[in-house]
Amino acid sequence: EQAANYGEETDYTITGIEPGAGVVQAAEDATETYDSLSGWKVETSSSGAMATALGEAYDNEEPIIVTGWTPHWKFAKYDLKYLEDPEGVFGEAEEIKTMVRKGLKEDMPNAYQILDQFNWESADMEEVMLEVSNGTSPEDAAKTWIEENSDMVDEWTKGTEEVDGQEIELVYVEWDSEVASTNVIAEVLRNQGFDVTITPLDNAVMWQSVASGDADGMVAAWLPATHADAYGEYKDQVEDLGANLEGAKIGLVVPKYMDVDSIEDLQP
Ligand code: PBE
Repeated sequence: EQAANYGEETDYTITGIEPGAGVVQAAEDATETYDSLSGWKVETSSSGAMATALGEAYDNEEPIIVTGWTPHWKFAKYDLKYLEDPEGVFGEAEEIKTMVRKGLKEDMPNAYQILDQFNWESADMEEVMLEVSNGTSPEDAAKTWIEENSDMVDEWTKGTEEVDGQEIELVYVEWDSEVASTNVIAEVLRNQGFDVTITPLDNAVMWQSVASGDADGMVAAWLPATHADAYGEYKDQVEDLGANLEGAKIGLVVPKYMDVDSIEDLQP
């Protein structure tokens, strides 16, 4: 017997993010897979609104269940845990991959090579995310990180030549993790002489714009599970440059003060 009925206390609601996110789709799938989540709904909004709701609940020690992911600054600010997912609805470890449009290699070999060489770790991305969550602009947070990690950045630009104002457009979704990575790689390209535009889009549109060649690339492809649908649809129309980060993860996340460890132990 459980002390608290979290279903009742949360109005049977999982606090989601943007409707197009893979983690929202997975959470919706979870409400169908798990009897314990029967009758629950996933409320969509934005990554920012989710973070605000989480912060407010946390400050009041109230129950909240969010669609979460790693890397994310929330784990540095709050004591949180992933709910166990015995059915594997949220998949295993994910990679964040870089996808570029066909023909980029021929058109912009230096940008292509930098995007291909871009590779960092969760701790790096979290450093940038944390600074942004503390109020620094993404551009400034990216610049600071680049200054402090010039050795790693040198590896990314190794073997390339500077250009003179060549235009390049990267697309992303305003998830905290992708705000961080996209701003960092954009700043690296700017330092190499590129005229970089970064455009925030809905997830499906992000994939579609790289596939159609409207955009040059993105560093925001979560695979093999989170963006499996988009990848399946567009894999023949994009060029996969491999992982830029390993050990990412998605799932349902709750504050540690909640007395529940598994999705199975919630109540319908
Ligand atoms: N996320 C962050 C995205 C991928 C990056 C986990 C919110 C998603 O669910 O699609």
